[in-house]
Amino acid sequence: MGMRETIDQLRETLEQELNKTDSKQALENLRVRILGKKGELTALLRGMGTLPPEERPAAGQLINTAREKFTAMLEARQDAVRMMERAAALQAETIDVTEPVPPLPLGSAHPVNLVMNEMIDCFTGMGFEVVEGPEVELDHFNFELMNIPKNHPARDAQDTFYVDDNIVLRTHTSPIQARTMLSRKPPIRVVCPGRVFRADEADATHSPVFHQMEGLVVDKDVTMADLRGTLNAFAERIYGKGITTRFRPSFFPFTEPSTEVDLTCAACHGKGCRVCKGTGWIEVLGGGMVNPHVLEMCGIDPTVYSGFAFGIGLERIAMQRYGIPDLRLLYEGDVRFLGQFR
Ligand code: 2NL
Repeated sequence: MGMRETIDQLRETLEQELNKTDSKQALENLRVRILGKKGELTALLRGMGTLPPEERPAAGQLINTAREKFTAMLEARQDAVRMMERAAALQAETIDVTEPVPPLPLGSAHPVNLVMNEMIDCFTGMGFEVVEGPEVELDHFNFELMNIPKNHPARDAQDTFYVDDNIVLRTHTSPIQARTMLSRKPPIRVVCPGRVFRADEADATHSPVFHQMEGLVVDKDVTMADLRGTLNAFAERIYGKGITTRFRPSFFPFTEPSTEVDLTCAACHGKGCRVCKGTGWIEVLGGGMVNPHVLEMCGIDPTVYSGFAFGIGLERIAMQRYGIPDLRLLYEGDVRFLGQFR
């Protein structure tokens, strides 16, 4: 058989084999079998030595042309196989987006947020708006406008986190109310919930980060009786029927007069028990009439307007409400603990 016939036959074999080959690996095996170092076409090249010298150039050219042609055939098939494999993979990997999935486990609200949300509901129901503000505050808003003068012990670096001489982590949410008074006219009815910071060592009842909600009402003819009525409504709403308030005189630089506010002990309904140490009352918050000097510094004429304000620590309410014995449990992020409050 002549060179041309051998090559024609080889091409026919290749053509037939190619049509049967449908994987990359099988294609590679076929390439090696024909064009590899020990391949069938390569063998022809090797066998050229047996040809008469005058036939060698023509034979060499035939073989080289065949090599180019075979390579092109292999590559064409390679492309086809790649397309087929891709189509098959797409088919196999089709996702049924309509298939139902098992329900995802739900998280739960943090007890402090549960209490905060409940209180927000209560006060917005009475016509208050919720206002927030920056946690990093100017000394001016956190202390100066609250009538807490330079050299006041509350300003001590022992108690307050200073960012620099003029900037602190807010020690209460009062600066939100100061900003509110400065930026709008009475009537003002706002509650300001948020994170506050004090340089305290963490223990069962102290934390350097905790939460507060303050309330502020400024209008004409606002009195202490309005504060009492508002807090009585709050007490019944949050703790239940029959829970009321008791006001005891106190002092804050930002209110005058100031009051400490006790609530009827919800455990014994005022009869006296271990929880209230026999008094029938639980100390829960502080408040008072906004100091006229504070109103004035915040751009409100104290001869025309008066206001009441109060401040409530949210952790304490959450601990009482859910019987949590140690403040640190609220911040450790243990989901076995936190998942109980739904
Ligand atoms: C407490 C006492 C209080 C205020 C907060 C306040 C805010 C403005 C003006 C006047 Cl802008 N007062 N806030 C007043 C009295 C008490 O908090 O024991 N909180 C845990």
